[in-house]
Amino acid sequence: MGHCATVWDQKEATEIIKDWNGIDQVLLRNPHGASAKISLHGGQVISWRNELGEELLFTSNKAIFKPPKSMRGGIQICYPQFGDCGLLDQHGFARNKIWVIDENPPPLHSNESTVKSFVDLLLKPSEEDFKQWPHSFEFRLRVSLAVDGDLTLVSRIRNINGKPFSFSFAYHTYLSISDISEVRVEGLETLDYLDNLSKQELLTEQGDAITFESEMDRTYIRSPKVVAVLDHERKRTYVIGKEGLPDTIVWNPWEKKSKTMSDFGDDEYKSMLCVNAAAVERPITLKPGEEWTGRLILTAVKSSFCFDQLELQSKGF
Ligand code: TA6
Repeated sequence: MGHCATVWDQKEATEIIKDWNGIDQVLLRNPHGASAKISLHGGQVISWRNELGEELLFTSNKAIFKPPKSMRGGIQICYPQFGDCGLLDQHGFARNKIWVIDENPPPLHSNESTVKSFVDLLLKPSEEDFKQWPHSFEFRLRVSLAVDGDLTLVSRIRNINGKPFSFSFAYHTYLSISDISEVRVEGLETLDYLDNLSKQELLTEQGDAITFESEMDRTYIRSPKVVAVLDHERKRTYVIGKEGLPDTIVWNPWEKKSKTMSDFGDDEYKSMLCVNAAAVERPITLKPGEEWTGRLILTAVKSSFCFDQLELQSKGF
C-alpha cells in the first residue's frame, strides 16, 4: 500500500480536560506536536510548548493553583486595569474570574488561515462585578496555535451599550529563559519609559539592547509592533508581535523582591522575564457599542538571530 500521508484530524486539535480544582482547561495541538493549554480560570495561557515539547512559558514551582488567585506564570489577562491604582485588585479582576467557552464566536479573520487549533473564551460581568466596576462589557478572547507553532491571543472588548468606560490592559507574559544573565531585549532602544521603581519617572532608554543586572520594572511607551528577547544560551529568540498595544512592560523582580513573593521561588528570577504587550500609558475609552482589539503573536525562533534579520513579513508586521 502506498505511503498515506498523516491526515491532520481536526478533532485532535482541541481537547477539554479538568484541573484538580475541577476547572476546565483547553488543550490546543498542531500537526507537528506543538501545544498550548488555557485555563478557564482567568482565561490564562498556562503552557505553550514547541514541536520538541519544550515549555516556552515560565511557571513558578511555588505557584498557587487555587481560585481566585491567578497562577504565577504563563500569560495572564490584566483587565480592566494594569497596576494597583484604585478600587480594583492589582491588575484587575479578569485574571481571577472563571471564563466560559464562547459557543458562537466571531468568524476567523483571513489572516488566521494558518490557524489549526483555537478556542474562544468569553467573560461578562456578573452582578457582583458590576457593583465593583459598573460597566457593561463583553470580553472575547481567542487563543490560537498556528501550524508553525506561533501562539496568538486576540482580545476583543466591547462596550455593550452602557455609558462610556476606560480601561488599561496587558498580556502579562512570563517567558521561560535559560538565565537572566544570558538574555537581552532588542527593539526598545532609545525609547522613553516610565520607571515603575521610581514613581513612574519618565526616562529614556540607552542606544543598545537591554540587559539585566538588577530589578527592572519599566513601561516603554509607544513601543514598536515587534520586540525580541534573545536567549543566547538556549539559542532561542522570542519574537513578540503586537497590535493595538502601544506599550511594552519589562519586569524582572531580581533577588530582593523575589523573596517577598510567597508564590515565587527566591532564585526563580534567574529563569524568567516578563515582557508584556500592553495599553497602559493611555487608557482605552469605549463609547457605547464600540469595540477594542488587542492582538499578541508570540513566536519562538530556534536561533538567536539579530533582531533585524528576523523575517517579520510573514508575521504580518
Ligand atoms: O509586570 C510588572 C508588575 O506590575 C510588577 O510591578 C509586579 O507587581 C508584577 O506585575 C506582578 O504582579 P502580581 O500582581 O501578579 O504579583
